Amino acid sequence: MGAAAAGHPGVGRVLVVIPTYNEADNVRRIVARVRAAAPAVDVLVADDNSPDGTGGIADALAGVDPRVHVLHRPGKDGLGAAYLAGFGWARERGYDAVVEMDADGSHAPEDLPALLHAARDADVVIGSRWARGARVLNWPWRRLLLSRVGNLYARLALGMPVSDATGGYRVYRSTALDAIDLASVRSQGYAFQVELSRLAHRAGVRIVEVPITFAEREHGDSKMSPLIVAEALWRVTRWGVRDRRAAVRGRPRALARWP
Ligand SMILES: Nc1nc2c(ncn2[C@@H]2O[C@H](COP(=O)(O)OP(=O)(O)OP(=O)(O)O)[C@@H](O)[C@H]2O)c(=O)[nH]1
Ligand SMILES: [Mg+2]
Repeated sequence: MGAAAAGHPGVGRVLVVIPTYNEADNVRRIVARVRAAAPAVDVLVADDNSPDGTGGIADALAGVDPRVHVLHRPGKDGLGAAYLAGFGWARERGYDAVVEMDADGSHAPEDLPALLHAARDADVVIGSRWARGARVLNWPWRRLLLSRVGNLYARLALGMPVSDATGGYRVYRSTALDAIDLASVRSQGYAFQVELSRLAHRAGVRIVEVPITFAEREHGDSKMSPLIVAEALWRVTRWGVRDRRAAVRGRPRALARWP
């Protein structure tokens, strides 16, 4: 089994999945920070054949560190698909927990020990920008407003007691992944995080939030687009309508598969 078998106390073997698309300026730094902040975890870079050579840089990192791995995917297929592939990779190899983390430094690896500590008593841990004690650094007011309003809408539409349903810094223990029908997930962008929050909430698994310090990316370009926001708005609205109709009829329906 080797050194990787030791894992994180109370949680087990942990894989940090970092999806990348054109993150050549960030990938070295983020992997080094993860390895320093949480030496007992493994890392999987899930790269969508980035034209800027991110995948090759990740290969070089994996070549000198047995805890670093790379999943090469043929082309840009969205954040959600990259994460689902990473989750599958982890489950095939018997990991006890997976962590979602952006490559751009917005999610501080130094917060990871606190998230993993919380995972001892939870199935899902959400690193929240909006929990008491959290900080958001250098975000323009438009992004702050979008995140606040988006989260308020998701919370009201879906009735979830989660302050940061769109946040992408999370721990999923295998108990949570077993309880969620991952094959039904269709979302790509922010909607992916909301969809997994919703499915976890509906499955009744234990979700806890931990305040994080979130920082604006310093290098590389954002992949955020009006399309990604529109997808989240559309899907959250459809889920909310379905949930309400089901509640009115008084009989729970099978989980939504939209579209
Ligand atoms: N594999 C893969 N990774 C992606 C894709 N789209 C985004 N990512 C990665 O997902 C993470 C989050 O994307 P970001 O562009 O930072 O999105 P964001 O955080 O909303 O936007 P900014 O922080 O403003 O850049 C980053 O690590 C991206 O490289 C994709 O289609 N495939
Ligand atoms: Mg980002």
